Amino acid sequence: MPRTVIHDHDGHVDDLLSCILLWLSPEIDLQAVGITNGDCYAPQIFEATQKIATFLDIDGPEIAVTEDEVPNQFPDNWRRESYIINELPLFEDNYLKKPYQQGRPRRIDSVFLDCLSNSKMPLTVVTTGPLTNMARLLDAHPELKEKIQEFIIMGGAVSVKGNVEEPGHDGSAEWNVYADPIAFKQIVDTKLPIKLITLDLTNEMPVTKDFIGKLEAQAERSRASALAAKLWSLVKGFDYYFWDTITAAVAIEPGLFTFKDIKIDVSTSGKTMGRTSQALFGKKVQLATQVNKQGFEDLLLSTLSIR
Ligand SMILES: [Ca+2]
Repeated sequence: MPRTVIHDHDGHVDDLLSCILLWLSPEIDLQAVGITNGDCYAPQIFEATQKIATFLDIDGPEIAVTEDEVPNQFPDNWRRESYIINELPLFEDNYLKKPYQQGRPRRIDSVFLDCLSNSKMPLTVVTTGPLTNMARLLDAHPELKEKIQEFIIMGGAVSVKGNVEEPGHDGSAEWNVYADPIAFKQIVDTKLPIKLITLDLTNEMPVTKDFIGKLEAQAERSRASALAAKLWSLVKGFDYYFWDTITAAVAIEPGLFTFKDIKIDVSTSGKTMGRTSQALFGKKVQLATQVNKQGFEDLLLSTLSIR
């Protein structure tokens, strides 16, 4: 039976790719998608997601949007990628078809609340952005914890340096945690099972030319592959890694990964704000330490070839 999932993401190229993977995978029943105003402008990515669904002729999850700003906002020049994604020429013939979802999207907390409270089976929550929405939801409705089987979270940097380069910060934090460190701490403090995918693992997984070549080779007969190749081409020239796509793969095929139980602590203030470190009295998480690289690339290529 497929695993029931809700996906909360923050709208960058990698988030959309991970969302597409979860949406297409036969192993996953994707119930809802939340678009957070993190590494994007959420209304733009809502429109883009509608276009993606039409382009790939897929349906299922309700798409929700929360436009509240996260405590530490992502750099504007990263977020502006949203406009380019939303205007991709690939979507031009979409206007002939009716939009995936009518009207204004509902807020993420309302949609996730409905999904979790109506579900008979506990769900998996995949997050590839800040934890703001989930922390607020569980704070307001602690009874929903029973409805969560586990979290699969892209966030943190334990034994490697972070990717935050902000004035007054020492660079030790990873952006998803730094964006809302208190929310991350609240989720870790719930003691719900957490599989954590940090920069320690993703640093070893650059998006290679070789992989893009294989993707382009199957693009002629696969719209999802053509779209994925287009999305990755937008970030050519940057050091781009499989971050969120790896996180989606943990939900789809956990057997590709090796995990180790560690205790972590998160800094919520000062120049180390958002730093995640191993600590004797921290909270237990399952840290993803290794991935079967070939298996992971094969999974991406085969999942994208579905459409
Ligand atoms: Ca993200």
